[in-house]
Amino acid sequence: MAKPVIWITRTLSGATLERARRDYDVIWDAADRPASAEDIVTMSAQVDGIIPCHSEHFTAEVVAQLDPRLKIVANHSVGVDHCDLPALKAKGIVVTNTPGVLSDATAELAMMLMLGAARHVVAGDRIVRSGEWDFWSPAFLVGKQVTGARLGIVGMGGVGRALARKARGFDMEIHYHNRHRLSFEDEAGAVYHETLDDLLAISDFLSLHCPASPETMGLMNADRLARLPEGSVIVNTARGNLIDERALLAAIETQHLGAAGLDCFGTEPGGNPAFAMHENIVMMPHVGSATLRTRDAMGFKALDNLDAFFRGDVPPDRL
Ligand code: 8YV
Repeated sequence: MAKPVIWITRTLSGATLERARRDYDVIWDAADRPASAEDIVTMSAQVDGIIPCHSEHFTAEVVAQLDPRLKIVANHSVGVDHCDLPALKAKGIVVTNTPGVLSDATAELAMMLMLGAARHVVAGDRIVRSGEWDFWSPAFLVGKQVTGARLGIVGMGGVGRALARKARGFDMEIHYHNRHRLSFEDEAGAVYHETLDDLLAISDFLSLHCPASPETMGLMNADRLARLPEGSVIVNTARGNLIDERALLAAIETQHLGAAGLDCFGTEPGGNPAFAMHENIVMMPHVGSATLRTRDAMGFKALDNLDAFFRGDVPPDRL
């Protein structure tokens, strides 16, 4: 029997590409550019399944033009805000994602951004690297201590809980806000706040781990940023549009916020050039899940979902 034809839009890990080629007829372009709406529509007539990343946008307009040949979109991501799920569902296209496997890698990056923002990593690195380090004083690059501080986590899914586990190693006091209170076991001593405002009021550090949706767009606006304690640090490894970037900039400029650590931006790729003026904003180019082990696990999970679908089973991560 002929193998199903799948299109892999971006450069996935070597092990993923190898396994995909073993089991499928794979279309993959080493140029590794994000696929345009036109590419997606054209390719949908040539393939049975697609493994896209969050860089490929399945808007309602794109979905309306998809060829009936395309049966499954097996995302290589946990976030699916790039997919219009109701439109795909209405068209009978199965959609899956990759939950769980990227929680530790993303939480590691959140921890790194939190520590880096708290301890002036951008300025420190610049001063040493440039040869400008000609001065030292006990008053030099004094930061904010993470140990013992209160960490507010917004969204206690896989990544939020992984961050809580790591932060406990730094003796942080864990607080969270989530759609539902976790079980006693999952809470593991974390303090639940029924409202976001309550959480903000006590968060020396705040880390965002909720999905991007129309409800969470601009979640951290000027009003909510103002509720954070003076000198607090905000970290975002989830999605850029959770934060109103103008409001964030204003809060940094007035020094209400002590620092920020950002892996996600309203505009990607690209980021926000206005942030570059501030060395207390630590930035990374959306690489939360970018470790080799996690890339393999994400690719394998996307393939597990495809395998189940083409076997006639319900894919484990069907949305
Ligand atoms: C990836 C992500 O960078 O999973 C997500 O939602 O944002 C990231 O892990 C990306 O989508 C990889 O395809």
